[in-house]
Amino acid sequence: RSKLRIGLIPADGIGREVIPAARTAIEALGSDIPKPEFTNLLAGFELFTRGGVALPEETVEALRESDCALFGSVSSPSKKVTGYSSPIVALRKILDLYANIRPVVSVADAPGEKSSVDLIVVRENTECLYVKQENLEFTENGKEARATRLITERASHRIGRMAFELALNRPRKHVTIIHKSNVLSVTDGLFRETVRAVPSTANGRYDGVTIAEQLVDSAVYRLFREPHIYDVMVAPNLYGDIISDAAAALVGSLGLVPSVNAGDNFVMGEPVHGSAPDIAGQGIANPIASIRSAALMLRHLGYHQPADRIDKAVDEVLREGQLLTPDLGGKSSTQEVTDAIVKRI
Ligand code: NAD
Ligand code: K
Ligand code: MN
Repeated sequence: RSKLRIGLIPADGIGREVIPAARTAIEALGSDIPKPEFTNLLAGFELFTRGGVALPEETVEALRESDCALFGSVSSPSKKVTGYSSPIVALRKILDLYANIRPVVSVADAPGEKSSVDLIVVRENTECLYVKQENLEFTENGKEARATRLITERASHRIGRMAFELALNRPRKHVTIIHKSNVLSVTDGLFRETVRAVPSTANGRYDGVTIAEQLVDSAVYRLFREPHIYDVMVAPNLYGDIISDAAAALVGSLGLVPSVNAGDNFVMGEPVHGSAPDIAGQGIANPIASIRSAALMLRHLGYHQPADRIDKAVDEVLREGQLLTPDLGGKSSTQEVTDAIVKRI
């Protein structure tokens, strides 16, 4: 590669404040990576309210021409809005980004650190209840709403394989399958059995990886009491979404936790958090989740040393504890924290 084409989709709310921060962190790497070429792309709820389209075709086309992308966050409303559908949920499906990889790692001695955590949530990213096949009926007993929950062997197998692959490169090499098969024996049963069967299809490749499983409710309980028991947690879409926000509380803030949406041919970094309307526009959003998402994206593309440079700079700023955004108890702005990180890169 002579250049790295990066699509930037800040979308809504604090996405517009933290994605530019991630961009400056990438720029600070200089010649350690192929020359980055950024393209700003539109998507989001605000775009929808202005023109009736949340995910323009041009954005999808531009992403297909890019090497990778960074997505901010969308302000999806909690009430149904006719014609609107979340662009990030759509993009994950359109680009077949079937794995949402969310490392939750505490930085020792950093302010806000509640316990020592080093785990990865591997969330299936294309199905489960997020197929969004919902249906409302008016019956003699009142309204009845139904949703389809799709679990396929194909998607469960490939997310399982991703979890085992990630485990191979970690010291503990331990995979915990999260499910609720005691109640949902057909859907979660298929997920559990398929992931469990992954090693038997891999010619001994995963022989060194240990497997455990945990019902999703007690998994959250144990996550709060003894987070160190987890290494790689693999889960269907909805459980993975919830568990990763919960795990973020253990490391001090949602504003710290990055992710990548990964498929076999494309990777899109994205902070785990949403558009945070409660703090949007104030310049105080924590940029670290997005900056680390940029590092994770680069790592996924094989640029490990540049990714390390970003992560080390973030660790330093956290440990020093002088420049922190309010979510971590500090008084600094997005810009000040970004500048401090960029200086250390
Ligand atoms: P949220 O993640 O936006 O915010 C939850 C809490 O965490 C808020 O108090 C917020 O201020 C805080 N927070 C989040 N990120 C932060 C950061 N970087 N720095 C400092 N504080 C931060 O979740 P929510 O409030 O439930 O959702 C708000 C909107 O975001 C909703 O419209 C929702 O649909 C959307 N959302 C989008 C995505 C996505 O784009 N993938 C993900 C989650 C939520
Ligand atoms: K997000
Ligand atoms: Mn979420």
